Amino acid sequence: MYEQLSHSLLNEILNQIKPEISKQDLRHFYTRLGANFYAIHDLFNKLYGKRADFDQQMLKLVETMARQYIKRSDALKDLDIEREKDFNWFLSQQWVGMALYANGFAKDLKDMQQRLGYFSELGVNLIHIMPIMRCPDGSSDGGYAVSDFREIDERVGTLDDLNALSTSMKHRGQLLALDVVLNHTSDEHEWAQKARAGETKYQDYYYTFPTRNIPDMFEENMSEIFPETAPGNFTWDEQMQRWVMTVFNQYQWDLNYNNPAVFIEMLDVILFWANQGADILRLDAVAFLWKKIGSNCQNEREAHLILQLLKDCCQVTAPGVLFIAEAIVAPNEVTKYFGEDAIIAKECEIAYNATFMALMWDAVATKNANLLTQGIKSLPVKLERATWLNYVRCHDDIGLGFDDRDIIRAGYEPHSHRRFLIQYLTGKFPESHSRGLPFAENLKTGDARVSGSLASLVGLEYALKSGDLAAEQDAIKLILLLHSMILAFGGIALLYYGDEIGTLNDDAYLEDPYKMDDNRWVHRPAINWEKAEKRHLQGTPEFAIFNGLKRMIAARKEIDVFADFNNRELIDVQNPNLFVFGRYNTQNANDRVLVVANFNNKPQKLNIEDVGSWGRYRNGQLMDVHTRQSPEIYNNTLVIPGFGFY
Ligand code: OTU
Repeated sequence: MYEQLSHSLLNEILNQIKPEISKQDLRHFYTRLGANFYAIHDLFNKLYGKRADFDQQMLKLVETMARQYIKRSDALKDLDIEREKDFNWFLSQQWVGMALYANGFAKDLKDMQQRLGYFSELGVNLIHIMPIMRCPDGSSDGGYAVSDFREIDERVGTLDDLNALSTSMKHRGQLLALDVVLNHTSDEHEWAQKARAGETKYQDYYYTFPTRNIPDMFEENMSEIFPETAPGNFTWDEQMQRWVMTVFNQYQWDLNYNNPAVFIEMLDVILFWANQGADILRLDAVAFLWKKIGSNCQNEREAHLILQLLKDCCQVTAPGVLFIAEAIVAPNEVTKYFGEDAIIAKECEIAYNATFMALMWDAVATKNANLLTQGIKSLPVKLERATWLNYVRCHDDIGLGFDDRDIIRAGYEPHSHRRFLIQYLTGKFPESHSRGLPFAENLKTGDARVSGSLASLVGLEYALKSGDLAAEQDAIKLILLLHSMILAFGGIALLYYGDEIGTLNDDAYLEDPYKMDDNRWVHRPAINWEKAEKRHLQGTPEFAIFNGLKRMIAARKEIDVFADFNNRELIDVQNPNLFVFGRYNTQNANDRVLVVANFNNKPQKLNIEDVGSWGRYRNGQLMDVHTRQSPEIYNNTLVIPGFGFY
């Protein structure tokens, strides 16, 4: 019934669509719209059905999809069709990514084009460029405060530069991932400016209120993201004479998705960047998209409906484009961003695996895999046609976002354990060589997170400054161990630029008045290309790390079981220092790889019996797929060197 209704509605809308749109060749568009219209209409109705202007807004939505389809290049349309046929293409183990700032890794987008060979050398074939849209000259939260969604910031280049870059990348078989900041705009954005000037139409693009009453009601259940620099979730705007919701920094105004105009504008932005040749779009802060009084304004059901609707609409116009959910939320909430009730992913195909990341840092600090094993055991199984983005470090701080119940199951007391972790990672714990910085300490709740580069966090900074050679070796081993985990776990591995050459914390941000208050800049370096040259110089940490990674990446690409088809089995073993799992071929049970990681600095043993049939090997020989050598076996136990892995 409803389906029929929605089809006659579709015909009605298509009849109304402006003549210049309906003149075009839209055959594929119509097919896809037909297939998705029921879902799109249903979702749009759930979100905005009560509004008097619903039909007009629905028409605008379809027009937006059609206009962007017309603008989509033939080459991209061909790619869409190719990917529709090979719809599991991104689950392959072939994809290894790196996240970077265009003006940190290189000088700008143009200069990046000269350096694409570096990625090929390492084996990286997916490049996530951090926000490049126009943003304020002063503080801009690293580009996450956007003042124009359709222009590139002059400091990194132009749309033409991006175009040239993405063309070169396509020739090299490299994927391009770009950021779209959906949750907020900069207060310098045209909409914010118009809201300030008193235009009610644009005040309705944000959450603005004349008095403290509603903000106070919201505040009762909301937490603070940047408690030190941006306490509270509302900011008084003098010119507008209204409070505006600013969950992140005071200059980042939260967009109001209760307003369908906002949804349509942001869909148009997504499709615009899809048409610039982005293969993947990273959707920032998606957990925050819907605000409701009485809730903590994260992970609301409507936030999921918005993402489903964005996905369905993108499926009509640019079906080859994937979404990454950046939802740094509780483990049982994260998997919902793949799409909840659907058999195939209906929200974002990819999600940051922040749980795994945080758990690995727990293993580094405790030098055992107790909580890591427990936390992964509790990680819900994700949908098919959905995959993790596994990472060790990124441009943000490390939040200890694991579940208290898992901490207890691992034998610790949550509060004191978290405090220990912060102390360890910031080098305040007696034996720690870690050189992280405390970030976003909240005196009210006692929470804290940690900034710092990978190399500084694992002790390389300490080792180099003190000339401690053993510590230097340990730090290098840890860097390789952590990367072996993100390469083997299942999902796209995302390296963070600079980590491949052991880049240390960089204090330069302290000289910049717009960055000095935000110590995440300590790990957002400008690459020192002389240092990078040392990757060719045997005996240097740069050589050991870069070439170690290169070899691991190559090994991953050769072995099919590292593709992500929910084909991982966690293996409980007696030795708590070890994190052990198996990867298998869902079609052929003999085709499998056992992964063993030792988070302790001392050699550890693994009883072969412990791993059951995973310990049985053909030809009487176990072989380490990474080094191509037989591992050490003694009295039916496998010996794993300190911070080693097979
Ligand atoms: C994202 O991060 C970005 O990655 C940050 O660099 C930005 O500052 C922020 O959004 C605002 O645009 O929203 O869902 O604990 O992890 O900063 C997660 C909260 C986010 C952080 C938050 C994060």
